[in-house]
Amino acid sequence: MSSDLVWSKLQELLAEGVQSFKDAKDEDALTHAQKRFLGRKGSVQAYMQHMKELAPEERPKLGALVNEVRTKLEKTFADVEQKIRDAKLAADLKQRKVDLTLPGRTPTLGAEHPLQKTQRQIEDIFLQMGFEIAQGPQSEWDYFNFEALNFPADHPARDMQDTLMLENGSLLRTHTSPVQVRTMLCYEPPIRIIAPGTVYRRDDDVTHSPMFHQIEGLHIEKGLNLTHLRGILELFAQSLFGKNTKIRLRPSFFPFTEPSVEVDIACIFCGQKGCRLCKQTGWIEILGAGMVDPNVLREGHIDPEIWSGWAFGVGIERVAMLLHGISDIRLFFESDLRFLKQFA
Ligand code: FA5
Repeated sequence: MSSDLVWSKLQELLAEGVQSFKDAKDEDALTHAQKRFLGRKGSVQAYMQHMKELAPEERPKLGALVNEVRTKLEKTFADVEQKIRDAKLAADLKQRKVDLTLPGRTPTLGAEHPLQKTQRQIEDIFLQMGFEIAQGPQSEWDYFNFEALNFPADHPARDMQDTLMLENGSLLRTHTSPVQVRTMLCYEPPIRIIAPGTVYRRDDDVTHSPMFHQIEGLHIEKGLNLTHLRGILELFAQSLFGKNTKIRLRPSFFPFTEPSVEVDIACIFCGQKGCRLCKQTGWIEILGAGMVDPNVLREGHIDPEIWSGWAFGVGIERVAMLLHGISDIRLFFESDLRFLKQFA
């Protein structure tokens, strides 16, 4: 076969291929035509077999001709393929009937939990006064939770803070006070820290939850006394509940402070006239506090002859309930969006 003849036959093949591609109505038909003309066993490749029938000097010419035809067919194939895809997309969009006048969907943004918000508010007040944030583990050793805090093994005060014991002999901490001795062992005085965190007790009613949150405060310095504690706590109460808020200190007992006090704020609901929330007393208890017992300072390797300290522990749920007039503590943990969205 001469190269002229091959060329004219290739022209016919090209015309036939182009027509087949153009006739294809969908992707299946197009793929079928592609295999027929451009596949490994397709018509164009078959022409290469004529190579051996040609004189050696004609062979490169045939190769070039076949490549030219292949390139043209490939171009037609790509054009038709694009056209079919465009048509398919247009048909799809048409039958979807997108209504561009519908209002957009606003993505829902998360918000801080009211307890997290209250914790941050309290932290901010103390950070401004130069306190730093310290932390301790929730699974705690009996030593830090009780013993180092002056609760001997069979002291009755332990009964007020019953909790879950873990298999390795530790327990779920009942208050944030263990962070006091942990901090004393890590840092030299003077020390000024607050320690927020989750704590656990065997409690369950509308104002007591088995899992709740506290913030511990600890200040160790030379020459501190109860008036320093009172001053800081008054500033704290006024920053949180309003600048005219009055506080009072009542004698109390904690094994790890001496003297110990309960701190009340003047009822913010009735202005001290007496109401259900303050049980007609005009005062609402917000936290426990006191001067750090010398035994506790010794456990923290701090000399009580040189240093003195005060500490307090406040319930975050209690503060949030007062701030927002919430009467049932369980609302914080039920994940009811109708409740949570009010704080967003
Ligand atoms: C303590 O836990 C002491 N560690 C506080 C302290 C620290 C005193 C440093 C002195 C020096 P108390 O058991 O009173 O004290 O708890 C402190 C606060 O935690 C309470 O005023 C209350 O607001 C909150 N609280 C106690 N039990 C629960 C509970 N089950 N659910 C929610 N809040 C609670």
